[in-house]
Amino acid sequence: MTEAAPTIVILTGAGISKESGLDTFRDSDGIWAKVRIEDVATPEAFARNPSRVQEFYNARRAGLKEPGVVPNAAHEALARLERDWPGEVLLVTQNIDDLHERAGSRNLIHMHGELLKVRCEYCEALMTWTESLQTTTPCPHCGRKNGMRPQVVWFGEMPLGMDKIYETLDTCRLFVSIGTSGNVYPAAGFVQHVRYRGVAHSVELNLEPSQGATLFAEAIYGPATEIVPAFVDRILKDGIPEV
Ligand code: BV8
Repeated sequence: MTEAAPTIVILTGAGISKESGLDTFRDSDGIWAKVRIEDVATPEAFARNPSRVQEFYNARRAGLKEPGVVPNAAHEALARLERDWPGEVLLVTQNIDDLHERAGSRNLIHMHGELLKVRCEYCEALMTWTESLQTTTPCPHCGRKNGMRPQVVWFGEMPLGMDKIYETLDTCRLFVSIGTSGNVYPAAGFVQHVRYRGVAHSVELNLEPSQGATLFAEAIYGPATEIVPAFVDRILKDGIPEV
């Protein structure tokens, strides 16, 4: 029986969407240089001033619909990898934009949620939402007001899909981290999780070394639209390096 083709896990962060015109968080021109995490990305902030938080996400949701905001060559290369690699390719993104889907990626987990989805805190209904959201907007399912929130994981909230993510990290032979500063846990800890097992090759593809740079077996630095397509070509041609 031929051995199944090895599994690949890819983690992406805001850096992969930068060249599509979306801001990162911790770059000098990033989101956290303009607003404070404590004011817009925690459950406490939402309880304290819900309309402030809704405005923050309404602006980013509208930004996603700008005509120039489209998947770039890095998003497209990852969709090609999923299509052409004989084994499973799981794409775990910290991003809440929909650029991976629009590039064609399917086996995808948005561990920090999705900007184009909202949830009713009363009836837990989850729905696609492309327009502005006000907290007073009645839930289309249960009709109650003051319960509609972005389907986004704030600081202190449990990221999504963690069981499937750790299950796949435990069986993968290649872990690639792309466009993330490695500041936010548990995502920043995935490379350590993979290294403990000692059977997977780990690669960082970033504009500059991340917080966890020294934990990776291999690192390639440069803009994602250049280094990601080249890396995908190499893996499809030469396979995964032996650990
Ligand atoms: C949880 C909301 C527990 C969505 C986000 C102390 C120590 C360790 C951990 C903690 C601690 N105190 C608190 C914690 C936990 C906390 C955390 O890690 N805090 C950090 C700041 C210390 N984590 C949490 O709270 C998480 N939840 O732990 O829950 C729990 C357990 C049980 C039960 C209940 C709860 C929740 C984390 C999710 C928070 N939500 N965002 C949104 O608004 O978008 S996180 C936020 O940062 C973003 O969503 C983003 O996903 C994330 C990471 O940012 P990056 O994607 O890395 O972006 P960044 O700007 O930082 O970096 C961009 C990189 O790209 C740079 O390296 C740059 O060089 C590169 N780049 C730029 N241009 C390019 C490029 N690369 C390539 N090409 C280019 N062109």
